[in-house]
Amino acid sequence: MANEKGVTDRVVLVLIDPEEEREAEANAREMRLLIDSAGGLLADEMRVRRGRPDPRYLIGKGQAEELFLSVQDSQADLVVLSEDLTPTQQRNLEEITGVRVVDRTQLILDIFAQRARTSEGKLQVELAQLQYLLPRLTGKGTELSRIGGGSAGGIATRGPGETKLEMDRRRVRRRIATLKRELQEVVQRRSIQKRGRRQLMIPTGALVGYTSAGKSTLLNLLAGSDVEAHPRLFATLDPTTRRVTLAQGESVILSDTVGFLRNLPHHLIAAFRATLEEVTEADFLIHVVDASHEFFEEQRKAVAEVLREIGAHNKPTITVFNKSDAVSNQYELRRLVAETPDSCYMSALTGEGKEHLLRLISQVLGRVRKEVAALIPYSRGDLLALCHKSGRVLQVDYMPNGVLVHVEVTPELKPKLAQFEQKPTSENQVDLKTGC
Ligand SMILES: Nc1nc2c(ncn2[C@@H]2O[C@H](COP(=O)(O)OP(=O)(O)OP(=O)(O)O)[C@@H](O)[C@H]2O)c(=O)[nH]1
Ligand SMILES: [Mg+2]
Repeated sequence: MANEKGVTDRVVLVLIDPEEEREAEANAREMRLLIDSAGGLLADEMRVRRGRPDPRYLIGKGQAEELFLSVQDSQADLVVLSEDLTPTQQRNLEEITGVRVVDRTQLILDIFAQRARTSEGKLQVELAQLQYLLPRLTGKGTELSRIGGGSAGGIATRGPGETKLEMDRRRVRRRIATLKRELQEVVQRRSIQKRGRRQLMIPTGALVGYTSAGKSTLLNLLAGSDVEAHPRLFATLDPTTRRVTLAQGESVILSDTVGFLRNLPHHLIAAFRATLEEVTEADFLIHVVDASHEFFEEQRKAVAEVLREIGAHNKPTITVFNKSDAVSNQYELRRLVAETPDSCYMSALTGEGKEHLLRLISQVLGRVRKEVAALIPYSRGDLLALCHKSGRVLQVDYMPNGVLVHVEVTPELKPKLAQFEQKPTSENQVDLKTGC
């Protein structure tokens, strides 16, 4: 697979194997997929036991020399390591092999740079790339050239642009500050859009799951939409929101989100905080699992870890064991469903199990938050105080005839607000495609 510039990198992959064999195998498969997803061609592979590495190379000195031979033999132009390198290690390995050396985080960032479509996504990727790059800029000419090779193409040369060839640390810092400011503005715009969505008072759910689990395919099935679905990793980078109608005519708003990965680099979690807000702010989650995947249990754990990291692990969660059409052991599939609360199996590809999932969503919705909008007259300050005390106030707008409050109510608060409750009107419908 060639990248956008028509350049295919020939890659030597260096796998630093963890002790545990299954873990090592999952790691190896994931790295191969990542290289493929970045547009690289695997020319050779070297496996290194995680032992006592030489701090200069991450791997041993002898292994670094072996790597040089492998690069020569396979005519590779890129080395990818399965773990992150310090700037010095990266430089030393480049010196010894004579080709570019990229670590796991850089590889993932490169894939993200290829995929980002929205202005927010692009800003986030550039920010993450620059933050990763900053400590790697030592002021020497060779390092500076690393980010500038955009015109030549190739993995991890899709830096933030060609004009930055001569960029020094100070300028990188300045650019980082500008990017942060621009992102802030985008985030503010999004929060206004979210207000719009909130006025609809429709519950929101976020599709989460390991990359390639079938999240986008599932959203397409449920919403009859056309979100890009693809076998490559990280097909979806920017959150996409669609409205889905359930059995009794009730609606939910579902957001498709970026796929998770084992040990998602921390830079990325931080950079995608705004995107992951879709997850942290959702009323409930749909965790899509590729049940046909050999390592789906590991993938489930990886997703659970990321959810914990972003503080979304306690949300009501529906588990969808997807790709049932590709599962050979149907008995095992049913056992999984039986032992997992709020779960179902289905095929987002064939549609099998769709109705069941819709019913499950309705059930879970019955338990999640009850949000109410009430127009409280200015004379009823006591009620407003009660909202703050026993409910969770989401939004307050001061209107000519009272305070319009959106609040998550408790069973005791709801009847007290009943006479002032506002039903959603068609005027505050928002366009879900644009969120405006
Ligand atoms: N056999 C089978 N394939 C499926 C099913 N659901 C999705 N796929 C395929 O799995 C691949 C990944 O699907 P996506 O919907 O792009 O996965 P995703 O979770 O959105 O992936 P990212 O956006 O990369 O995180 C595509 O090739 C889909 O056609 C299913 O139920 N059965
Ligand atoms: Mg997707």
